Amino acid sequence: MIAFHTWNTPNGRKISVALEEMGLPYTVHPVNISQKEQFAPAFLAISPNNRIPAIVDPEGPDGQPISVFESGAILLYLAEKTGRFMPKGLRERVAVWEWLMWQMGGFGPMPGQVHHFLMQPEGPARDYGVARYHAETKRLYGVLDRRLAGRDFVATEGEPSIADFAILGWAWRHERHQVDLAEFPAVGAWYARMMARPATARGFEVALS
Ligand SMILES: N[C@@H](CCC(=O)N[C@@H](CS)C(=O)NCC(=O)O)C(=O)O
Repeated sequence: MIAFHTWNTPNGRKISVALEEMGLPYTVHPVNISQKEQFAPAFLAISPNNRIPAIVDPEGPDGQPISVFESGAILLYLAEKTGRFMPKGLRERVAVWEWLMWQMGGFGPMPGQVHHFLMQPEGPARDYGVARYHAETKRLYGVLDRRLAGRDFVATEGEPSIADFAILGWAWRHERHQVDLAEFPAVGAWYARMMARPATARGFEVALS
């Protein structure tokens, strides 16, 4: 059974959604990042960047255990392992890679900065940070909205891909980074479509902390 080391955050939720959608059995091992548990030597041994999520799969390549850190790498590993939520053709796979990397490089780090600056004491530094990263976050929602116009899923047709799971983890926190999905109707429709999937819903319901 896969050991899933995580906390109740967007990057953690990407993986709980993927595990549920893929029907893989797993155990949750909470890492309380507000209590600095991510710096424990046992966790650093599987996640040297001291960040959740990480997994340990006792049945990795050649039947040997493997650990994986970085949520994008975990999603790619799980897709490779199961043959699910990743198309077969190279052209189709490229679209999934593009949108997964788009999420990892922007649609996560930018709203994450909004969350950070909103927690700072009031003053010019907070105002500057919130304004800068909120504008960039809204730009990214605009990019996603244009991509999703007339499409059911961000990179695939017929069923979602791991790119949808990655992006959904952060869209789940749209209220926290002060984005109104009514301003982005294609994102709003996709969000509702994804959340209506029973396995995705379980991925957001499972206790991670
Ligand atoms: N690029 C990493 C980012 C992971 C990340 O930022 N995790 C946060 C929680 S969402 C964390 O563990 N923070 C703990 C810390 O900063 O020490 C990934 O996608 O896995």
